[in-house]
Amino acid sequence: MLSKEEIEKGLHTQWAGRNMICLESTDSTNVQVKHLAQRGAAHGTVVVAESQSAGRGRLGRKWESPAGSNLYFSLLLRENIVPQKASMLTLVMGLALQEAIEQVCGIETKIKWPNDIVLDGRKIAGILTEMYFKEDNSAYVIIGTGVNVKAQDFVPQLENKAAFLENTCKEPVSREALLAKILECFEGKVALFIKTMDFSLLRQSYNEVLVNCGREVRVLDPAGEYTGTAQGINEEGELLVRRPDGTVEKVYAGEVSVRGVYGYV
Ligand code: BT5
Repeated sequence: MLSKEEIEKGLHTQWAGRNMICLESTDSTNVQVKHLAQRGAAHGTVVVAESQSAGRGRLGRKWESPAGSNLYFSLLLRENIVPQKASMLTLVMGLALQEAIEQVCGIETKIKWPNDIVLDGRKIAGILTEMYFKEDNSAYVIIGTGVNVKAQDFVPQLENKAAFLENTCKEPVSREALLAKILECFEGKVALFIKTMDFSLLRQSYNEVLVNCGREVRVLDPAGEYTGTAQGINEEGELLVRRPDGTVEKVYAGEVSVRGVYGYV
């Protein structure tokens, strides 16, 4: 079982995870944080679970969440929420994950815009950001993150799609230390984000670890699919994609997925 004590021992944050709830199993940690938020839970509340029976991905997709080997957690944000900018928080969490994985496991992962962390072309972590409005029209945001740590009893259909930290790291990964580091990295990065309410201060480091940069991508836009070359993100966190005719599209993270032309990355 994940140990709350261990997580808190390694936690060097001011607010992220200062209210931490560890569950053995749940439907979805995002759903649990939403219930807590409705009852007034504090900014920075985290719910972490050993397993999820209804782990969610984006656009109604599923997140496989077997017990005992991975990280599934959600973080509640109630302060400094600007609804039009909320989707950028996914990118902030992506950067935090990339950095924390490197610091704790010594593994260099990449970000696949907007919400995947990849290792050797396979998905090692995913992020689901959801926003809700209260009756007074103020908003809160829930950032849910799943990180694959150990390939144990995993679903066969993800065999060629999913990556696991321990397959590369070789040594056992402390999920407690990793979660504490992710929250610390997130707190630092979100402070930079809030300073300008855009990616001015984070864009360069983001583009350095963006797997899409310079690659041919297929943009799955509900308004119509197209292909082009990804150029990196701009200060609004949009992915710049140059079409064959030279025009540059700004892809907004909301409802869009991006795939490699020849595969997932
Ligand atoms: C995501 O969606 O990547 C967001 C995943 C967020 C999961 C966390 S866990 C804690 C919190 N509580 C929740 O209920 N959710 C959040 P998306 O980009 O739509 O990717 C989903 C797709 O990834 C699926 O359709 C599968 O193809 C693949 N997939 C599912 N489970 C996976 C896993 N464990 N590892 C790698 N790929 C997976």
